[in-house]
Amino acid sequence: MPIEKTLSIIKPDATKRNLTGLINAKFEKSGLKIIAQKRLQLTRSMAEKFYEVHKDRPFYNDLIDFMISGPVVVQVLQGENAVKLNRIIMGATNPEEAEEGTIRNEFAESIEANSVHGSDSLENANAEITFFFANIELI
Ligand code: IDP
Ligand code: MG
Repeated sequence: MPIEKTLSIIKPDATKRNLTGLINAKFEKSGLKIIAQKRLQLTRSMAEKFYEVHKDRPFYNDLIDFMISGPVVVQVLQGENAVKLNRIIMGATNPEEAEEGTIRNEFAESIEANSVHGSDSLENANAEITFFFANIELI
């Protein structure tokens, strides 16, 4: 299987509850390596740009408010099939539909405050990684 990189974001609901370490442990236990990581306060314009694909969805404005409501941890995860594997570790968008043992099943507060973001394709992963990181930051 190919070694891939994917972008992950630990969202404000999770950083507020001090869950960064517990979430990172799930990635590492599943064989994903955290090869870059930083804690940021997103500005409104950064969040709007990052979630631009959702700008016509009814939840867009609330999502932006939520994503800037506290710090996030942006990170690059690397491993075999990292894009798909991370989506499995995260669980479904709606925590009520997320499988047992997934991050969203264990930690999410709601369909919006669902603790983590993960890229949904290799193409988007590359674009999202470039949005937050320079190549020399990926170790
Ligand atoms: P994903 O994060 O599982 O890829 P997307 O459909 O890409 O889900 O949605 C991006 C984010 O927008 C979700 O993670 C969640 O925070 C928020 N979101 C998605 N659907 C809803 C909704 O129906 N109500 C409120 N927020 C939503
Ligand atoms: Mg998505």
